[in-house]
Amino acid sequence: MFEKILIANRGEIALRILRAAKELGIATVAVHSTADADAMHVKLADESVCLGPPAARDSYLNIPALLAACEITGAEAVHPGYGFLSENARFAEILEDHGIGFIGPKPEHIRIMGDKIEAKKTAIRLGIPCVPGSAGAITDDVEGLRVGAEIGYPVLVKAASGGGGRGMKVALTAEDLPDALAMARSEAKAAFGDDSVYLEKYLQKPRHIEIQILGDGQGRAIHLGERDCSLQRRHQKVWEESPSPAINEEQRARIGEICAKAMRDLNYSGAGTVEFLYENGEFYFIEMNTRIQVEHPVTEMITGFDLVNEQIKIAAGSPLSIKQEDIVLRGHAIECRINAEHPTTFRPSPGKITYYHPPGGLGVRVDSAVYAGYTIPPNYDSLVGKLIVHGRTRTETLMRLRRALDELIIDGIETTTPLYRTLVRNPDIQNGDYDIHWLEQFLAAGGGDGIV
Ligand code: MV4
Repeated sequence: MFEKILIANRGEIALRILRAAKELGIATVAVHSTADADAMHVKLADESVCLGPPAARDSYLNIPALLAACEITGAEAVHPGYGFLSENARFAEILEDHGIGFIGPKPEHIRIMGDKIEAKKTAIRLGIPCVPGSAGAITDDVEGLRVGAEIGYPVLVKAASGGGGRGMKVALTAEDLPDALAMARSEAKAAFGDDSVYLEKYLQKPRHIEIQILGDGQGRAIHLGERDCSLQRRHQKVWEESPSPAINEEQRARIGEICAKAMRDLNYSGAGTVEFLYENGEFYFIEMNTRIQVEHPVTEMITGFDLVNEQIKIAAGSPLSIKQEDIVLRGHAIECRINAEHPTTFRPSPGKITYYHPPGGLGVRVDSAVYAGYTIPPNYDSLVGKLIVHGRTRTETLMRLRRALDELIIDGIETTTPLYRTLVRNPDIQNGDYDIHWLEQFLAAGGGDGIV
């Protein structure tokens, strides 16, 4: 096992990793920007290194500074958390070249999944069901029109390097396709420096359901059930839950085993998430994330396994000790992402937290790095914490979530807490009756004003 690891991240996930490391008896090195000198992850780590100025490219994305921090402190491995360098195959490779472990998958697998066209080709080869679409990149309008006629309209043009919904355009008919291709291309070129695009059948009212997997790179892989992340705003997840209110045990076992087998065939190492759209009883692969995700606690609450602990052990070379039959889903869990944003306009609201009271009690977990007196800097994303609630049934979980949200106090800044107080009382949410468009439609109709 490692004796010391470096955590190349900040905020709640840096604390989350620190906690897992401490429980494994591993010493921790925090890194931070000058804007984060007072951050909780710096206070709780055994050692800390300042990487540079606030801008992420000068600090949390600064590979030479991170290598120097490993060298100075003697850290044997780096946990990248999510965001920042977590899905940078080159970073994983550079660490390897310097004899430093990367707590994540092999560079080869990060690279494949980072290219959505390669990811989809790989998924098809591994027997994962995919959205009908082009076999590869679409290089001209004629080819696009041929594929469009084959799969039927509406179709969706997607960027190969896509993410966050950028470079995505719907074409309702063949007449719309040339413009959609051109717009997706130019958006993708501007956002990612890569204008390759591909085509898929556009699914109109799907849910977003993702499967958590763990592989050890030694031929073993398991799945830990699904998370329903359909409630999103501008491609940012807002509310995640497991089990999904939409699928049954049989469907879960089937799609879960397809993913686990695929990961065994890939010889995948580490934690990963296979993302699907789900519509009319069918799963359609869209992408795979090769990192620990923000919403991983939902899975931890219903399985009882510590995913970050497993990531670290796998990176240290341990064979996966959890067997598929050890994964027993117990009860229900829901996560609300609490952002430092205005609850209806979603304008960022950094600043000083003057008073903080997190909720507690049975089945309530708060993953956050904030404290009373802490000033949230304006330089990074607006996640201030996650409220995760577990109960024996979905109904009990909703009641517990309502109670926990009513206890939560964060003064001095605006947060999205009032939105959740509204959502938890909404009949559609209570019935589990929502798809990927529900939240934006609800907000557009003037819902979510926080008045309950
Ligand atoms: C789709 C889709 C409908 N049909 N693919 C959005 C971001 C990217 N990760 C995948 N996305 C979508 N892909 C097909 N063939 C609709 C979306 C989509 C979406 C997906 C998940 C959660 C929220 C979403 C919001 C809008 C569009």
